Amino acid sequence: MSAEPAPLPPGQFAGKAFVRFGLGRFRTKPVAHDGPLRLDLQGLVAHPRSIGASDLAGLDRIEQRSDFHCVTTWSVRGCEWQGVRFAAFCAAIAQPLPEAATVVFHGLDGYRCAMQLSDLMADDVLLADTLDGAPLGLAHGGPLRLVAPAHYGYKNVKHLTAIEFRASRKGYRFPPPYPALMDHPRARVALEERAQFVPNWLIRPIYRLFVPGVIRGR
Ligand SMILES: Nc1nc2c(c(=O)[nH]1)N[C@H]1C(S)=C(S)[C@@H](COP(=O)(O)O)O[C@H]1N2
Ligand SMILES: [Mo]
Repeated sequence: MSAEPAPLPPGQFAGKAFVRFGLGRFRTKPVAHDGPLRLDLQGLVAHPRSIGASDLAGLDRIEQRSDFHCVTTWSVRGCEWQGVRFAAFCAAIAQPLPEAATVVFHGLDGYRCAMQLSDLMADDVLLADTLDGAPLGLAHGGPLRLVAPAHYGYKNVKHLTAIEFRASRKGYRFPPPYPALMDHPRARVALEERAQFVPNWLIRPIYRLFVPGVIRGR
């Protein structure tokens, strides 16, 4: 008899497919994702600069199996990611200054999202370049994406092009035209921090309208 999978976090259902997903205007945006990696380190870091894949090559490679939870209520279990730990990347490469507390991840498609630096120090937070044994392609965030399984999908920025360290969220804006209330500062899945100011009983059914049929299984 096979063991039952662990229950999903509150308000989530098991999606029938793992497809390219994104916020409105970013969902279908074509991006040049398969060129060599160029990642700009910006803001409160010891040496702001642009790095490439060879700079990451010296870090330990991690293989991780984790579930993925989109704020619109679908989840995917058992994604197999490979990449480097964000904490190791900070210590060896980014070297944020002591006053850095917020990190803004920027994607090639113009999407961006901020996280709290302390949340990014968790062991399961990766900069990933491989999913289920294959290099990340257009669907899942090539050439490099953030994987932070304890936080909703919208914090897991794809197609990374810059990582910016800031003292706080002051001066940061979730990409227009989307309202800041959609971007909870921490967005922890276990605590159902989906959005700011809006109760989950209201936001769950609204977000469910945006789940594609292929994920619903219809
Ligand atoms: N660059 C970028 N990253 C992004 C998004 C996006 O639109 N652009 N969408 C976010 C959302 S809402 C989710 S649920 C996941 C979807 O990841 P997937 O495309 O691998 O399914 O990516 C997140 N990261
Ligand atoms: Mo999402």
